[in-house]
Amino acid sequence: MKFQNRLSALAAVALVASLGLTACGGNSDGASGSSGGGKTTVTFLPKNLGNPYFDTSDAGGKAAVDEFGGTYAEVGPDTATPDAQVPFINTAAQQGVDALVISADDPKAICNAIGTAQSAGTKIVTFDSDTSPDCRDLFINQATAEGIAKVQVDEIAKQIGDSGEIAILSAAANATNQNAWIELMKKDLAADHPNIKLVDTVYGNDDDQTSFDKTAALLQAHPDLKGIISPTTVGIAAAARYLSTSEYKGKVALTGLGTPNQMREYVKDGTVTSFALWNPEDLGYLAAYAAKALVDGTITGKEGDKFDAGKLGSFTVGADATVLLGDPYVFDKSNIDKFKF
Ligand code: RAM
Repeated sequence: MKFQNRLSALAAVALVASLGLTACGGNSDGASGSSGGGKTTVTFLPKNLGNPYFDTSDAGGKAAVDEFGGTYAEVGPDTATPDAQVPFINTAAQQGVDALVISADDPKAICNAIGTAQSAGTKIVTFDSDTSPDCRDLFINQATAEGIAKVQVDEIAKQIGDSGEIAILSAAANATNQNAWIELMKKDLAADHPNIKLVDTVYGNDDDQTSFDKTAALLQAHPDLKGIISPTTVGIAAAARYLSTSEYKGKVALTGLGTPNQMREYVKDGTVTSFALWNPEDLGYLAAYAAKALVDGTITGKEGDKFDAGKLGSFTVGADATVLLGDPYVFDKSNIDKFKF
């Protein structure tokens, strides 16, 4: 409700305009930028490479860094395992990168490496998936965790008549963002949806094939399953692909968090009714401007600090050194063609 109410007609128009920006593709230089000539060097470190969501968010980061005349790089592991990001953090610190922008694979496993990088003068911005708040300088949150949980529970409830067995197909078991959303979804279900029973939570590790196989196994293990929530763009796309050619198409509901480009065909062929997300490009763009503000000393991460984020306008740091991008947005067949990311 809160989410729907907040979308006033005017805000919805602005949101569509903002979400409708076309991503310009990923960039995987494979090397960190080096500080030189006084340019601000910003390196993006996603959970893993090869995920269209991070291709889009990091392209937004690159657009911002280009705009303010800095040096951009993207590095990252192939798999989203807890400590896979550690060597990349160490290398960036050794190279004297001014700021690292990280979507954390684990809330704690990368904190030691982050501490070493901070001692070497690198500012640490998390975005998308946070670490423990005490080990980074700032977290750029795509939307409130409560809002992200609620929109997914609301959508599945609508799609299954607010009753029956559901399961969650998540990303990696240690992912800070998915785990926070899952906890809140459980609370929402318990409080407002007594007839929906969450029977299983499985992990596809943000790997397409693993997510596809886990979907098949879920349907096998729970013959009465009425719906799946997948709070990961990789998981929901793989689950949709599985459902679309199976006997469950149109019978087992699927919602969660997806990119319009990956989900379009499944919305059009009737596999999926609706799903949610934010604009990953804006998220990366905002994170890059926040990194620049930290490096310049315009902000320190203190509550109330204000900084400018180019075309997105001015942002204020909230509690726990967190900056909020906006609200999640629901995509369905009536609007999906407006979005190109
Ligand atoms: C995947 C990643 C990312 C998450 C989105 C929704 O791309 O797990 O961290 O925010 O899904």
